[in-house]
This record gives sequence, structure tokens and C-alpha cells, in this order.
Amino acid sequence: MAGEPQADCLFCKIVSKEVPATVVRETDTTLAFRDINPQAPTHVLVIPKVHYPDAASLAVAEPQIAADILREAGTVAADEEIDGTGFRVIFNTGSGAGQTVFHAHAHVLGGRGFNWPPG
Ligand code: D5M
Repeated sequence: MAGEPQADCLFCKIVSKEVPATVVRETDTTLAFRDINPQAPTHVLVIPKVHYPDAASLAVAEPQIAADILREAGTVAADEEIDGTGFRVIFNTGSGAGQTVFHAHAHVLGGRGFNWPPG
């Protein structure tokens, strides 16, 4: 059923605590933890506890939880004190855009400067 945990999904296993992660925030609907391969001094992933393959499908099925992800991204940025200098929230969507884990997630990056356009 839509949103149910998937046995072969790494981030579902982080939600269920089968796989450890460095959790920085948790709500009823979301989990935020440090990226294992950080691309900036602060690099936190914010994920829904329900399983959807990407942010776009999450937003269609569960718009309130998609909004929760955005709110939590901002809260993480404030907690990490990267909100003053600016931060990036990125949803890689599809393998062509660099998505490697097919459970919706926001990357929250900060603590360094960023270029535009992104690579
Ligand atoms: O981003 C997927 C991200 O997930 C990527 O930046 C690495 C990160 N990752 C992979 N495994 C783990 C574990 N076990 N803990 C924390 N972070 C992890 P994407 O946008 O799909 O490329």
C-alpha cells in the first residue's frame, strides 16, 4: 500500500532503527539525520517516515507531510545556525538528477558558499 515501509529501502530501515543514523530531529511524521557523505560543513537529510520514492510523489499523496519536510528543513537550518548566511534545500528527483536513494528526502546544506547554476 502507498506509504508503507519497503523491505529493501535503506531510509525505511533508518526510520525503523534497523540501520543506525545520527539523528538530529524527529517528529511524528519526519526524521532528520546527518548525511553519511557530507558535501558541506552541515549536511542533514530530512525524510518522511512514510515511504514515497521521491518528493514529488510525496507531495501529491501527502501534501501536509511534504510541508512538514520544508518546515523541518528550516528548523534544522536554524538549529545548525546556517540560516543567517544562507543554506540550500535540494530534492534530487530521478537518477538523472543524482538521486540514489528512492525514498523522498531533502538535503539541507550550509556552512560554506554555493555556486549557481548548481553542478
Ligand atoms: O541522496 C542520498 C544521500 O543519502 C547521499 O547524500 C548519501 C546519503 N546516505 C546514504 N546512506 C546513508 C546512511 N546510511 N546514513 C546517512 N546518509 C546516507 P540522493 O539525493 O539520493 O543522491
